[in-house]
Amino acid sequence: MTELLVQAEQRGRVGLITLNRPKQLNALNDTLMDQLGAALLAFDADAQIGAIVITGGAKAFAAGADIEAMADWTYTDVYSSHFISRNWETIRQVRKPVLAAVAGFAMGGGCELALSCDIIVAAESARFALPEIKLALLPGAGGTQRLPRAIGKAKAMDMALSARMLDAQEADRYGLVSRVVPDEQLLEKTLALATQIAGYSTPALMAIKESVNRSFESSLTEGILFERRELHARFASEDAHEGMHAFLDKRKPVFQHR
Ligand code: DAK
Repeated sequence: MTELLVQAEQRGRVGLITLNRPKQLNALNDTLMDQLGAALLAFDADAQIGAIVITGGAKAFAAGADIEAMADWTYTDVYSSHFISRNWETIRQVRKPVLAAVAGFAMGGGCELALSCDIIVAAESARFALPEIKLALLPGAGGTQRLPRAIGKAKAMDMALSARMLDAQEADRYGLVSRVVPDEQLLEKTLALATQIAGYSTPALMAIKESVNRSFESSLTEGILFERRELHARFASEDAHEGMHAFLDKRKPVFQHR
């Protein structure tokens, strides 16, 4: 029987995914990444879910790709099996907001997984690093691309070339994380944030996420054109009319996510 390395549960309109391979500090092997991808896609397809939280344990969010599994792989093994692309990139298909709640180590692939989320909430204990250089590898799950976009070339080069580890406060200062909270409040605060987000209109959230992500892929003119069309499209939605009329009526909006 396949080991369950990911727990998925519903908390109101939030899908909570917990990486659960604590003895290996949530090292990301194929089974775990397959299960994570399946849980993400299931929540994304579920109309009762408006936002998703990924979390790990108290000591580690995830200590990276599974070094034991990778140690003897050859080029042909990873190329033929489409290593990374085949299951690490599932998160890119997710259209609803994904929040990472990070305590402890987020290293290598673990840091890259957090970077693939839309919002990172860090506990005081969170530590971020790309230590692949120590193994004579390189960050191969988007780290060399997403980290400089998040914190700029100077800090990204420092982290990737020297394996420098950032603590939560540094990560906050450099713009790698959105918020820092006490460890004991990490899940509660992240779930509260996710619940707030999930209460908004899901199609509007998806349009915002797509528009912000588009800013990394296009020129300013193209990005603004995309944003403008997304705004125009909002006027075809029931929720936008409900939101504006609720404001005028001085009442809480009731969104139908349509
Ligand atoms: N993989 C496998 N096992 C790991 C692991 C990992 N990444 N990290 C920790 N573990 C295991 C340890 O081996 C140990 O197992 P036992 O000895 O108990 O059996 C257990 O978890 C506890 O770890 P430690 O005893 O080391 O715990 P410490 O508190 O002393 O240290 C640590 C915690 C996080 C500082 C340390 O465990 C550590 O440095 N871990 C490795 C971190 C790391 O180097 N991460 C980057 C992995 S490489 C690619 C694309 C992407 C990637 C690669 C290729 N291609 C497209 C080809 C990505 C690569 C990576 O992410």
